[in-house]
Amino acid sequence: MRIHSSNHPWFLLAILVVLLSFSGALSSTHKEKTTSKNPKKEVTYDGTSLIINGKRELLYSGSIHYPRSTPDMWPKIIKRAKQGGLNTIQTYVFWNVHEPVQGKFNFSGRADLVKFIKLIEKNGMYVTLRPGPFIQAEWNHGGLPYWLREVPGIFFRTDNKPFKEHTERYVKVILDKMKEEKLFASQGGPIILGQIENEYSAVERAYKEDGVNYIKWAAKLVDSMNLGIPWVMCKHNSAPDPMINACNGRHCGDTFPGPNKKNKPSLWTENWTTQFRVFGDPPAHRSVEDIAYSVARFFSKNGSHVNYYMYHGGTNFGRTSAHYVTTRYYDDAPLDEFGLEREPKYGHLKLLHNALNLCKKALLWGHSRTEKPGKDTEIRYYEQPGTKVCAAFLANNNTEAAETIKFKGKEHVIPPRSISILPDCKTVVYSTAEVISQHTSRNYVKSKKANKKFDFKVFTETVPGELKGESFIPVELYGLTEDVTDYGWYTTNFKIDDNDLKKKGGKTTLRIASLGHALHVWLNGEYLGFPDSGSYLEHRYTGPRSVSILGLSSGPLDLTEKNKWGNKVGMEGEKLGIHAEKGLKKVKWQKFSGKAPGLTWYQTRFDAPESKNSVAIRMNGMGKGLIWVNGEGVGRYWMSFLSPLKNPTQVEYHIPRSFLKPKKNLLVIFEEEPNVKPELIDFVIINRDTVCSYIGENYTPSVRHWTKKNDKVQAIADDVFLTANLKCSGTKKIAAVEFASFGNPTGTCGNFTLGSCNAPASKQVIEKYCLGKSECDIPVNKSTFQQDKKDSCPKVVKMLAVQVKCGRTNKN
Ligand SMILES: *[C@@H]1O[C@H](CO)[C@@H](O)[C@H](O)[C@H]1NC(C)=O
Ligand SMILES: *[C@@H]1O[C@H](CO)[C@@H](O)[C@H](O)[C@H]1NC(C)=O
Ligand SMILES: *[C@@H]1O[C@H](CO)[C@@H](O)[C@H](O)[C@H]1NC(C)=O
Ligand SMILES: *[C@@H]1O[C@H](CO)[C@@H](O)[C@H](O)[C@H]1NC(C)=O
Ligand SMILES: *[C@@H]1O[C@H](CO)[C@@H](O)[C@H](O)[C@H]1NC(C)=O
Ligand SMILES: CC(=O)N[C@H]1CO[C@H](CO)[C@@H](O)[C@@H]1O
Repeated sequence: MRIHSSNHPWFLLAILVVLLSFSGALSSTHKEKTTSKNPKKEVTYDGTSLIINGKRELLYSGSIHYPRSTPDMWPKIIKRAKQGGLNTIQTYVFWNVHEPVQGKFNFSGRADLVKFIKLIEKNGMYVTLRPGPFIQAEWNHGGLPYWLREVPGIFFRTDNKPFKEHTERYVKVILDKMKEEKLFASQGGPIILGQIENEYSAVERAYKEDGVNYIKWAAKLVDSMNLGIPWVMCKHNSAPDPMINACNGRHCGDTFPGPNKKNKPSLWTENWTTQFRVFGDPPAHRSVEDIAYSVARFFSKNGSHVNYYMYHGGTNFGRTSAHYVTTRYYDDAPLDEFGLEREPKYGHLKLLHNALNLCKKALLWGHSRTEKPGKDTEIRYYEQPGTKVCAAFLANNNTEAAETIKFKGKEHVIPPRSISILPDCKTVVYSTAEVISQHTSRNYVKSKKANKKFDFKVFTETVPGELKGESFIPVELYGLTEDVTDYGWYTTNFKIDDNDLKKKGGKTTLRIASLGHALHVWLNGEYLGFPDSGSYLEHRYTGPRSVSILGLSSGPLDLTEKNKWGNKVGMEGEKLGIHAEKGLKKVKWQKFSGKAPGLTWYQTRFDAPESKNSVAIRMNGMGKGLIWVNGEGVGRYWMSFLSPLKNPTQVEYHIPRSFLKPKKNLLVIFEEEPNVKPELIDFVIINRDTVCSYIGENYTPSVRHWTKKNDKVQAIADDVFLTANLKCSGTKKIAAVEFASFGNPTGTCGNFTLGSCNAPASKQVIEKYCLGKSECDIPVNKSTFQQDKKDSCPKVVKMLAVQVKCGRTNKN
């Protein structure tokens, strides 16, 4: 910062204006009566598993959070989860979504928890309910409503009367509602398991004895409601009885010390399918081979329940994301942000569930044994004495080389860092390292209908002058904004002697240590800029912590405590509601001239993109701010915060179809930065029509070839051989073969390249098997691809790489 000497001979009176931005959820009650005709199910447990209606069960569960997608998306997402082999859906309950204003509950729209649970029930699946009160979940304020902070004498998540009173009231509203709708298994409903509190061991120590008492109280609260379901506490190994302690993490098969009592089963409540992203992050990816390895390992070690966190991440609409968390949530999950199958993650886990199901009897009723044939190898198997029931897991922990394991008289080659599953202790039906499921790559297709030349109108906020204030320190931001806006203004004035600016070679700088996300500073009305704030936002305190001017002759001038600070909450546009049709006309909009200062609102109209596919808006040319479509909050965007790869972390922002009408949709953007280029924005339609296969000739044929009859693994067809399966979604057909090579091709779906070895007939063979079909199975072996029987590279172990394009072949 540079301070120019002003007309005043002796001092400079400056007005410093700071705008801080931050992140936060809105909401009525509506009832729906149903009569459940399902039989009542008793849920108990023992040291092996949960027992539903007297039967032990293996549970494959996935987290799907109802406020992170729209009700019209729910049926498809849940159906796909079921087809992926899941039998359980887990969700948190979001206190601040349901009770944004104390005592005023909302269960409508994306907050319609009952509808969500009934849809799961309709699909014949179970539900694990996690009502909090604290959920974290990268959600605004960890799910706790803002107003809770203002309750006198409150301390969160500890033995504190006001907190316990409000928690009890909220938890009872939620659980009573579930009971009224007959949603608990004991009433014939789908809810088989509950979780109270969340990862408490992370904070328990901070609260000492009060923490222990609080957790005992929380356990008693749900236990005393006699809802007929077991309760877990995750990441809390000292969970009091009868709470089941459960594991969260990436590798629970190796990190979980196990249940804290012999009569409790081994449950994995959060298996992270990836890592959530924050703005500034490069893309992340957790390979499906790694997830499959961890899950197989967990089940091989007495595990009976896994939950994928997330199975569908979805979107943090509006202002619901926590600090820095991207608007897109866990897009790398088996179902992507738009609810489409992310392959091969989805398919490879589906086959894993098939393989585990073939082992079910042995896992749930057998005795486990372990052998360690080598340094890096391990055999874990389950047998039921006196029967043929036997299932084995052969593990190779060597990340570099394959290992051979001899088991029950047969030799098996186990690929590097992998587990092979043998549901009869003889036949390998699945290897965690051999992905034979198809791959897909996501395409963003520019919409023809929506991208006309946009006619932007703008409205620019006025930067306030000095605001009146009584506080001698800058006030805390979250408390200032009360979570109704991201923005808070801070102003102060200060005096600097002319001499002060005469320091030799000095450069005057303004230093602000802030716990906000980003700040914009004006000095005497002049915009000083917008630095990225690297500081991490902590839950308890947000906003400027210290403000000082450095580089003055008389030493640093600290403005933090001696100055009077004035404040203002939010933007004028927000107060007037100009993001929606109702408030739009409350300000005077100008035609956009091609250039605008920061803190400007932009609005235009667009027609809904063609087709029924998901839609996103690409925010190219923009900086940081908020997006609304027809008054609905699409979310926060941040294009100017680049990842180490010099790209924005998120470019495309999901606009659910239910937000759109056919014509003249209202797009409103609030942009913080100056000189952005809204003309570069466009609308895209999403598909996964690029479908691939990448399979080695020596991989294990699909578990789909096998079934279990009288405890024997049997082939479904006469001949079991390895195939590559390609399938288009919906009614589309394979329209083109874009790449095919049987040899040593490399790359990934969307970008394969030929290697030094290639069977010339590859493309022709694939075309014969696939063209014009909605699905095809290609045998992956030499006789299929080397029709001339010539192998020009016999030493190479062959890989088949195929890429096809799905589309509509006839135009109707
Ligand atoms: C209820 O919550 C949903 C989801 O947050 C929101 O879209 C809706 O506007 C709220 N309804 C009311 C009446 O506030
Ligand atoms: C699995 O359960 C059996 C029987 O309860 C026990 O002997 C064994 O130690 C358990 N294995 C692991 C890895 O916890
Ligand atoms: C593999 O190695 C890790 C780390 O050394 C260890 O924790 C784990 O138990 C090993 N797994 C097997 C199957 O040997
Ligand atoms: C190779 O593929 C053919 C079909 O093209 C199949 O009949 C045969 O069984 C396969 N051979 C092997 C060894 O898998
Ligand atoms: C495609 O792969 C090549 C080499 O394998 C790599 O250099 C290139 O960046 C990739 N292109 C894309 C678009 O991923
Ligand atoms: C300790 C830890 O990393 N906990 C994380 C577990 O995963 C959930 C969901 O991603 C996060 O909310 C926790 O922070």
